[in-house]
Amino acid sequence: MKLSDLKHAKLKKWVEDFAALTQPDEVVICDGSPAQYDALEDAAVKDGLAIRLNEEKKPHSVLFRSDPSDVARVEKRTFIASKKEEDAGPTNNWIDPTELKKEMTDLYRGCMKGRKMYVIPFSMGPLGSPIAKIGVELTDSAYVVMNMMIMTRVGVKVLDLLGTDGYFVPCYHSVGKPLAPGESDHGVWPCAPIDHKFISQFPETREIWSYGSGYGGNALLGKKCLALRIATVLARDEGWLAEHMLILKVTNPEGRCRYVTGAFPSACGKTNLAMLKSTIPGWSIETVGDDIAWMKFGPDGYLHAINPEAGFFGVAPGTSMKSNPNALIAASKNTIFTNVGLTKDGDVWWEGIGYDAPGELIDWNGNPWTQNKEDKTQKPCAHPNSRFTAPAYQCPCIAKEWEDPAGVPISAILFGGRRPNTIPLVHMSRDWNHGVFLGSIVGSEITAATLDQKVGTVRRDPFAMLPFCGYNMGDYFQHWIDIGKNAPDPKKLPRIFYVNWFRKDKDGHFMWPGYGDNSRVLKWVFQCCDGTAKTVDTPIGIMPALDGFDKPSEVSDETMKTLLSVDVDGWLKEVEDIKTNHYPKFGKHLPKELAAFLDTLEKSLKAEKAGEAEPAKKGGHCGCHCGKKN
Ligand code: GTP
Ligand code: SPV
Ligand code: MN
Repeated sequence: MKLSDLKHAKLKKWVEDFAALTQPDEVVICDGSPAQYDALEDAAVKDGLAIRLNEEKKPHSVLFRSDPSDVARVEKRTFIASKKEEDAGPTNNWIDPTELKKEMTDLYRGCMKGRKMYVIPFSMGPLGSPIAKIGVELTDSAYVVMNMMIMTRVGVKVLDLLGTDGYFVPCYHSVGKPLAPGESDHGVWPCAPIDHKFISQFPETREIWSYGSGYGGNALLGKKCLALRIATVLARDEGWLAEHMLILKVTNPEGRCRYVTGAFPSACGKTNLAMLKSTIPGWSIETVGDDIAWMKFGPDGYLHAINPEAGFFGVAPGTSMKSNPNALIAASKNTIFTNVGLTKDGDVWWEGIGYDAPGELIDWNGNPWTQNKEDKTQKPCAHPNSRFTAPAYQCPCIAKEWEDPAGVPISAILFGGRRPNTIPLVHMSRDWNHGVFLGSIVGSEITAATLDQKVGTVRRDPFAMLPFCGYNMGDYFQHWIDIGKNAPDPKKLPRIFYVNWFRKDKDGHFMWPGYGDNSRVLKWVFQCCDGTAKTVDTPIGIMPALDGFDKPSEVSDETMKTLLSVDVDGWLKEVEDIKTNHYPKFGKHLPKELAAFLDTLEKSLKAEKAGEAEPAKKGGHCGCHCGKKN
């Protein structure tokens, strides 16, 4: 397919203009065919950028190694370029859009010399779904094209849907490394230095301009840039929700199912929860999505979610046959691995894969590496943010309705993060607005999924959306409140929960086994939605009664009690931190309802501490929003 074959005049002109600016040797239209994917793979192998893996161990799969400076999203170089700084809000980096476009246009000038420019027409969401959105990414990275072909729906089908004048979100991308005549990459991952990297969103004109990075969310522009930052703006204007959430289906022993979404910050367990293998007999989990959910009210009055993606860009380290067999099976063929270790026989290896490294490996930097378990300071073989890109349909537990254009009706929404203390295993909000309050106060330890932040320190990450909200976060809180207010039937709104799998004991060990055992929390969530859960009222919300919670046998009664009790002093510190360091940032954009919840929480914690509170009431709340007591 050639540029002249494009029937959409505006699209064709837009491509031509960017090609005139960036000056590639050639323009290639991505038709989405397997033959085109294979040709890209062959070229990447020939250029030394990719290594073909052993065909028996990992059929049709490759390994890429990125530049050590280009291994994750860069939040400091991510910009929301709204006309007014106030519209980007206190949690985003802002640059005036006119200035930013000028600076980036200068960077784009001639940046594709010696390279091909690929035109990727893609759909976020099942083709033709009323919830789906179309984008077109222009990029000079074959790696990006291959990943987009797995992560989104790409090609002629999308162009057909666009017709001659359909709307698309325009997305520019360049690795920012032009080649001199005759020069090739010679196996070196192309990218630009850090202060030339820009991941820019223009919310008013709904444009994405990315420059200088080839990695993940910086470069696969359908994912965080379109499906979250730009989509949050569309969702605000159109009355729906674009969220950093997994979507799962949970089925109880009677065969009844419910759908649950969950927002946890990057590398905090979405993929693992979405694919978990239940440890409770009779209960099963299936996957609808592992990273992003778009939710809209359906004609039935329920909030329906679709997964706008078509693949998983999953964290490799820690993924094993024990922790997440479904992810390993999904990534067993037709997969792109990035920055993992390579074994002598052409297979992949990473920390936490479930078995020792077989002999001498090549690490993610391309250097020889032999495991030394005695050496606690040994550098890892796989980068902590190394990833697999695998097609969703290959996941053994993918739900049959995962591509249903109507989406799945959501019963419950979970919020969570990595919190070594204070936050209990699970509690439920009293109502929708209280749930919005819980989302707004989420905090989490920073992980390796972002490059320029201090790993391990706790920061507020409201709704797990800190790096992904395309407008003022205070207005985003208000949008969540408005969604509740405008619900066609408030009784059909999802229940909202706050979970924490990452509580640690005094020796620094996780107190909760997590992974498959998180099904026990999902069971309680399911029962809360049914109104059959055993609950207790506490100052922070509704919690499981100890005798009504399905405890794993290896967890002691003592530990379970700690995991399911309110740490009053810890929570008072939490309140103080929110009051001093978090909420004031939003100024007049902070919804008054949220400030009121914080006051109420502080009062009830203080009353509890003073021993004035009524003793916790067993079964004080049926767990749903109907007001019925059980
Ligand atoms: P992104 O793709 O960055 O958005 O990450 P994610 O939220 O999908 O996180 P993922 O499921 O890939 O998990 C990230 C890391 O957390 C992995 O190393 C997991 O092994 C670990 N992890 C996930 N679930 C649990 C859990 O229940 N308990 C513990 N202790 N670790 C977990
Ligand atoms: C995340 O960081 O939340 C990811 C990986 O899902 S990336 O696509 O790089 O954003
Ligand atoms: Mn993510």
